Amino acid sequence: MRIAFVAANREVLPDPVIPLGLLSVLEACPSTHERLFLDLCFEPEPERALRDFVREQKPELVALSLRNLQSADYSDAHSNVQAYARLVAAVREVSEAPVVLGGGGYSLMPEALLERLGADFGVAGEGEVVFPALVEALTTGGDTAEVAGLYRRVEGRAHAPRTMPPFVDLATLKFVSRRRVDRRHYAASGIESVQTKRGCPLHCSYCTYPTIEGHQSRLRPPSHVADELQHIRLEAPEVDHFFVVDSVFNLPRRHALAVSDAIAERGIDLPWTCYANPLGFDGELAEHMVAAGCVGIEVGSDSGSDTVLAKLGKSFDAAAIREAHRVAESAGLLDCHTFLLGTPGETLDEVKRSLDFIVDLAPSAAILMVWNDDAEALVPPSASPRTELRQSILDLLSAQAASQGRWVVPPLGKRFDARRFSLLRRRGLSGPLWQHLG
Ligand code: B12
Repeated sequence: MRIAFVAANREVLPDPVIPLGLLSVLEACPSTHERLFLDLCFEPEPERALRDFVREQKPELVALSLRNLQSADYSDAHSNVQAYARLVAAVREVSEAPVVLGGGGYSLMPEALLERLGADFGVAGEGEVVFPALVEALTTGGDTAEVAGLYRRVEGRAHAPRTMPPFVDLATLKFVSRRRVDRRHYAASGIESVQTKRGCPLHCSYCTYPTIEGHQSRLRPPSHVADELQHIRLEAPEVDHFFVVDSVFNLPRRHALAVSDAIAERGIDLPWTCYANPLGFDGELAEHMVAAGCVGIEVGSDSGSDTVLAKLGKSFDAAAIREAHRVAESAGLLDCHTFLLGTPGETLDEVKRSLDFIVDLAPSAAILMVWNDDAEALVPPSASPRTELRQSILDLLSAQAASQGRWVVPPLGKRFDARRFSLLRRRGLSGPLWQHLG
């Protein structure tokens, strides 16, 4: 079968990211099939590019990866859903090939999106087992309704899978070929994406990660992670940094330790950053991470108030955030903390206390987001709702952000805009840009 794998993501803030998940699904598909690949990230006219590609290449199946439902900017978070619908329509104009949807964004609303975009099939969560099973059914004339984990649209209505497949055994995954990656990704940021596990054991009330990856931690053998980094060195020598895309790198702690040691033992000399949780982050682990090349951690701290942290189902309190900062600083790691202000039930006083907390914490960078009830909405808000609380928080932030050089405030575009980012890159700065605020 001739299959077109198409990456639909066009977000470039804070940096463009390689379509790691889609490429992994491509690798999992037997090479007896013809596997074509198109990345729309840098295409000035994505619909036309896709239409031309499909017209010329005549795929018999189109796999469309939908990573982000929204833009990076939560202030007036724009929805990408209409743009995705136009892509499906562009395929339909020139081809009768079935369209299969997948990706992190798609996984959050598999039924609604299948109907709304008018595609034929969808896979929520990891695609390395379900997609090849669908290809097998389509090539052998099997019943697609029997494919475990497959959403189908029949007469305009989405049908959920009858059964779910087992999780993918990460030890069996092939390395993604970085030769297929559009070099403009590396030219833009030099950042590579690497995964050491799937699943998040935490239960933060608002978080979608477990919906995509499940709660159960499934680990890649540490030696595979180190092997993959060597493979990246060969296939993409221009890479000068990698980001660990795990929901949280340091949980389980023993895996983080083993992965760090495997990287250090190989002598892979490549700086990296990751998401870390104050839980299970201590001096010993930080030292091993640094020895493996880790230069910074991103922490979803969310609030400086214990009441709010408890309400959000966070597994730590404000004292643990301070301790994580202390540990990072003594190990020589930069730390970037994201805070989410004005969450449901939070008062303006609590927000003010959080701001005092952040000033006092003085991390390498703080990213301040303001809760937006509409952020998850499928229908794009033309302008985000300016509730009274939201507006008061934004006013507080505008007043304070000017004097806080390490605060990034995406809803106000403060230290978070494409022009500033490209200026910094042109100065040759590598890795996530928050590291260079100081
Ligand atoms: C790491 C990460 C980041 C890092 C990326 C760093 C890097 N170098 O890659 C950073 C911090 C930069 C980032 C930024 C953003 N992110 Co982000 N990110 C993630 C995270 C944690 C992991 C993504 C990842 O790489 N996973 C590993 C790969 C292997 O998995 P995957 O892409 O999901 O692919 C699998 C399946 O989805 C499926 N699949 C994928 N494509 C296809 C296609 C088909 C046809 C099929 C069948 C299956 C399939 O199979 C794949 C393999 O199993 C996810 C949350 C999560 N836990 O998934 C959010 C997530 C993807 N991000 C999200 C968002 C919104 C963003 C931003 C827009 C802003 C923000 N608020 O963070 C920006 C956009 C950046 C950009 N240019 O696109 C959302 C997207 C959904 C949504 N709500 O819109 C997610 C889901 C988190 C969330 N808030 O819900 N992100």
